[in-house]
Amino acid sequence: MDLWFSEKHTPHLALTYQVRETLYKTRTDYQDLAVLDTYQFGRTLVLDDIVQTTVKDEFIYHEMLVHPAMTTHPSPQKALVIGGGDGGSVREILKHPALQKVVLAELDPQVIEASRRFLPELSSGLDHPKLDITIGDGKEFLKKTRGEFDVIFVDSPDPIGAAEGLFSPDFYALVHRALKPDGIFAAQTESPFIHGPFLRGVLQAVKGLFPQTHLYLAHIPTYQHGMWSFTLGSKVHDPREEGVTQPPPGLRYYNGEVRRGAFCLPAFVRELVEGE
Ligand code: AG3
Repeated sequence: MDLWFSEKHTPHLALTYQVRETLYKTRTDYQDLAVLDTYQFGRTLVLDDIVQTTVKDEFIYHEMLVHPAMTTHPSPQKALVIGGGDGGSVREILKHPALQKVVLAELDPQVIEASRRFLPELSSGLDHPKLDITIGDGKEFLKKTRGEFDVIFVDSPDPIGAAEGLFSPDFYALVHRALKPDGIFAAQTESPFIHGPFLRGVLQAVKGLFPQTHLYLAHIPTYQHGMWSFTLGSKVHDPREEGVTQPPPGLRYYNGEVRRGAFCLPAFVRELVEGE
């Protein structure tokens, strides 16, 4: 059958995948959820018609969200992931030997269930003894938390609907408060190419809280349109220096050179970061 799925997130533009099979499709309490088997990217998790992650390129996103912060902190023992119910970020965090505990705060339990069922490559860490899963709004979770975490990761969908609150200045203030005095956070912050003004707002908010605020980039083929940003806020440690701990073995994207390069920004992105 000639079945195609088009993601129409950017106005007047579509990213289209030929689909071998629709493996699962449901309406959860929060969103439309689908797992598609696509020819080019394999199993693909789609929320509200937007591709969240694919088996073929998820390693780029999850390694780059997690390892820059994990190797900047000298001893990241306690980690929190907000969103990320597919388990990809948790899997990467669990590779660090210093880690003692990771908490996953996911709003939609059906994302976790679908990932356990259809995306074992991502969800493999979800039963790990070091992991606690809490279901609910990440912001509400943070309101009850003070000075507890070494590292926090915001692994959210785009800033639309339920996830909009995960990009606001008051949310970053809660993240700051939930971190220990030398804590670090990293968040996915969309495409500098497509979402420039949005990104500028995020950076201003984070800069107001964290003395070390740095944007870094990775190439993610399924996020429109290739160039993707992460924002790292750190209370003390500078992530642009060599990581203080070695990355875990067996990674497929992150390494020391990629790390250094990721913080080197093209001129138009630098302007976004530095402009008023
Ligand atoms: N979180 C980031 C998804 C952003 C996708 N945006 C888009 N395709 N427009 C993914 C969660 C994976 N753990």
